[in-house]
This record gives sequence, C-alpha cells and structure tokens, in this order.
Amino acid sequence: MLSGQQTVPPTTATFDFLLNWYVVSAIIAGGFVIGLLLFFAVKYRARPGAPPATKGPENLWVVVAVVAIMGLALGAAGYQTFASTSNIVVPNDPNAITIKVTGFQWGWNFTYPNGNFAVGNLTVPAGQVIILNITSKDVYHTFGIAMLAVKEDAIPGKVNQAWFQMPTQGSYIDAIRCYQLCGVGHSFMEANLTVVSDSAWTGFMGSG
Ligand SMILES: [Cu+2]
Repeated sequence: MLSGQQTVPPTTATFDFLLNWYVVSAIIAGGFVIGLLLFFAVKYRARPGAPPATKGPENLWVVVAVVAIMGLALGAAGYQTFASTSNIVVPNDPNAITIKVTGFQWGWNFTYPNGNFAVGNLTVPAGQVIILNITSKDVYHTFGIAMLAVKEDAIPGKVNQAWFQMPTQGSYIDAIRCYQLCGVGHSFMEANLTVVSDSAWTGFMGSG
C-alpha cells in the first residue's frame, strides 16, 4: 500500500530495521550451529570396519566459539532492540495531535481535539506526530494500522497509547482494522485513513 511513497514512516522504518537485524543474527548463529552439525556428522560418520565410537579429547575451542558467536549475534539483536525503543515509545512532541479512538461492536470512533468525532474514517495531517488514546466501549478490540506498524489493544476502562507519523498525503481504504476477534462483525470492523495537507487539516478542525 505504500508503493510510490517518497519516505517511510518512522515506526515502519524502525520495525523493518529490527526485522533485518533479527534475520541477520539468526542466519549467523543458525549457520554456524548447523554448519558444525553437518561437519561433525560427516567427519565422524559410521564406516565399515571402524572401531566403536569412544569419547575423544575435549574440544574447548568449539564450545567457546559456539557460545561466543551465538552470544554476539543475540547480544547485537538485543542491543538494537533496546536502542530502538526511543523510536517506538510515544514521542514527547508539544505539537503532537492527540485523537481519541474508541472501538465498539463493530466500528471505530475517532474524536478530534475540537470535540468533533467521525466513525469509519480517521483524518490526520501529513508529517505531524499523531498520538492515539485508544479505548473500547464494550469488549476487547485491537486497533491496528498494518502499513504503519501500529497495533494496540482497545480495552474497556483503560486507555492505551500509540503513535504514528505519515509523511505523505493520501487516502487509504480500510487501512485501519480490528485485530482482536470481537464478535460476528469483527471481519468488517475497518476504517479508512485519510492523510491531508496542513491547510486542509486546519479547515477540517474549523478556524484552526
Ligand atoms: Cu474486533
């Protein structure tokens, strides 16, 4: 859905970056372990007339190398995970726009800073930090925008925060949907995301 976009939203970029780290780390650790397994399986294979297997000398370097390489790979992935949390937690931006999101059976209600609300369509200005205060009117729902790597539970009596920043304008049909089975209408519990210019947003809010 983001094809043709000039820039990648920051939350999406962070999760893409982490996924690459995890895949590379897993390939290094997994490749080393499986490589050793195959090497030893061939080297010590059963051969006709060979003496029965006996315990050989300890190969300490193998143990140290396996632990060190796996530790480095996992440590690097863990470091990158914690280093990325600053991009995932809700930013402290004084210009952020806060919108209340209320899930219900079956739809999404968006309440804007001016008190107006809309059902089934979330309108936001491009390039601005959008903070969502997510709750539910009835049962558990999960608010999600897959293309922006946003997902947060909507729980009655509780407010969970999520944020995103969409660099470019556009209209994204059914970009928002529920990710928690919540009843017979769950599969239709969708909403559109409309990203507009600053001036259109000012008009949308009325008087600015
Ligand atoms: Cu649902």
